Amino acid sequence: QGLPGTKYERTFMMVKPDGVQRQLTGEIIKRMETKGYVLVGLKMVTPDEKLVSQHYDDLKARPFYKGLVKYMSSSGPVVAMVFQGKGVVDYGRVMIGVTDPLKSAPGTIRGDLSVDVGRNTIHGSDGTSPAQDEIALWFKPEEVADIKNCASAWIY
Ligand code: RTP
Repeated sequence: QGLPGTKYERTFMMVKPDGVQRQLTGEIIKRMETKGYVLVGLKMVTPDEKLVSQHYDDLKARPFYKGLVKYMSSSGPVVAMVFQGKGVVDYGRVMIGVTDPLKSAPGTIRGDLSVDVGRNTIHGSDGTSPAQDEIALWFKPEEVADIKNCASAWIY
């Protein structure tokens, strides 16, 4: 399932609380779908501190970690998503832009939709191994659809 390097590669993405509150979920899903990526997992979750801490475990030593966990666990729901498709982990990050929205190119999600590094609208896994860990953290296996897509092998 979700084998990296195939058209069934999967990544985890999350519309952060600021993106949900600004009603950007549809816009973000539209961009990913229009590119050719398939939405195979979707749910609204109000994460608690434990879930957010697990998700951002690798950032524990960073000065912004405490504020990040507080923000993400006390600002209402996020939209957790799994997208599938060729190159979706790396190209998903290209579509998102860099961490600071003011350094993100126009045309990227953060470049077009955000201004503040702490309210940068969306998260996307930064490698195929983190993608698998994050999908397992946020979704039960049965919550991710087994979509082998299209009748035609050449349609993405
Ligand atoms: P993400 O994990 O959310 O996709 O973001 P990222 O890879 O671009 O950035 P990362 O270094 O993993 O940081 C996670 C989130 O922490 C917030 N942050 N704040 N105040 C700051 O300097 C600062 N630096 C990072 C951002 O919201 C970032 O997305």
